[in-house]
Amino acid sequence: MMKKIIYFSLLALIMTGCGKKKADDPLTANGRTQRTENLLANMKAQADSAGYMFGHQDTYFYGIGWVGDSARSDINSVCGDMPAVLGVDLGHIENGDSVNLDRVPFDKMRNAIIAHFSRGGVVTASWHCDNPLTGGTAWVKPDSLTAEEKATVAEVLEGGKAHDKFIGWLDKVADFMNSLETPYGVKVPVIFRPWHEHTGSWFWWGQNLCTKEQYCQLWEMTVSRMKEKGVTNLLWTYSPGMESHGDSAKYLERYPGDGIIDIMGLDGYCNGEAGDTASVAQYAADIDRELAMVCSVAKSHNKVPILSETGFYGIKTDNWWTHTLMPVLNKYPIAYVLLWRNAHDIPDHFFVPFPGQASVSDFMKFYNDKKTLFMKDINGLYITK
Ligand code: BMA
Repeated sequence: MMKKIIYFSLLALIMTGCGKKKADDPLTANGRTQRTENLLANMKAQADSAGYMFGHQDTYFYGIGWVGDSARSDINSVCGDMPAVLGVDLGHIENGDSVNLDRVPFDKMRNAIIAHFSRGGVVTASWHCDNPLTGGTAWVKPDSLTAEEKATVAEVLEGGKAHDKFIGWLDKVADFMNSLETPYGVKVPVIFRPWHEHTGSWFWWGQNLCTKEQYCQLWEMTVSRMKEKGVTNLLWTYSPGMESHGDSAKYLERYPGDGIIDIMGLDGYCNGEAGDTASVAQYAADIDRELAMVCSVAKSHNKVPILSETGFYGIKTDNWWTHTLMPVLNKYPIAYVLLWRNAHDIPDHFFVPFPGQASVSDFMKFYNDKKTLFMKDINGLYITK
């Protein structure tokens, strides 16, 4: 694993010197823990290096044919290693539920986050937050938006009907973030990615459901409430969908600002049935064009570029990893790529291989490539206690 370790030795230097007491988790001048700032600095170095970390949503919680086992992950079953980045989703934490929208218990999620960090891994969280005005889910139907749906962002802002309720929801997120602490009193840095894919109109915070100003105010309110609640361990990610078509002005149209955002992402998926080579080629071209733009924008704003969500629904091309994804990712200085979840209860809703899946041998080539960084490649180098 020497192949991937070189730049991490520098990162290890940054991360060392941590003791067992809370006092050793100091805050920086901007109110975040030193480790949170270190993670950001490390990811900047990561983005500039030749490699990129591999992430998987919900990897510890379930996979194809199993749910709730301890110490299991489809990635681990395939390659004997863990993703470097663990993705989780906070959807339904706002309701005070004990399980998230995909039925992952929040206690279990908390433990997995702390354990993943303690092993040296990186954690990112999305939030498919229910609609505080209509009582519906995060999703809306873009073609039949109701007046209430279109008013939701306006109504959660100060003075709006759903404002107080929504502040209570933010506080539940803050409580969860604050609870992510190791037994040594170290807060786990989390790359938080709320209000994502807002360039489409399928979530209540989407393009056709609020103005640019309202969207930015939603961000400002979210960030300042976390600060008010004493949250010190978040890095903030902006992650539009694929609607910018390579146009940086479009990508940045609703950008909340350099003072709020740390990381610039992109969410985009590969679609198509088996044998549909045109759709796969289109995905590669689209991701290529978008990443070129995102990386250039991130560079000029001194932010970290990532591919915040991707995957091929059901991985219908056996060599997709080395023939489609890897050639594009190898061109760009991203810090990580996050593959979406392997649902145990939705047919074909998987995005990484599992034992017996047709792309396993190709995935192993991807895994063994020197540019892809899994847990063993970064293990022990993020010092956590
Ligand atoms: C979507 C799907 C849903 C899931 C949601 C949040 O992309 O995977 O099944 O509920 O993400 O994880």
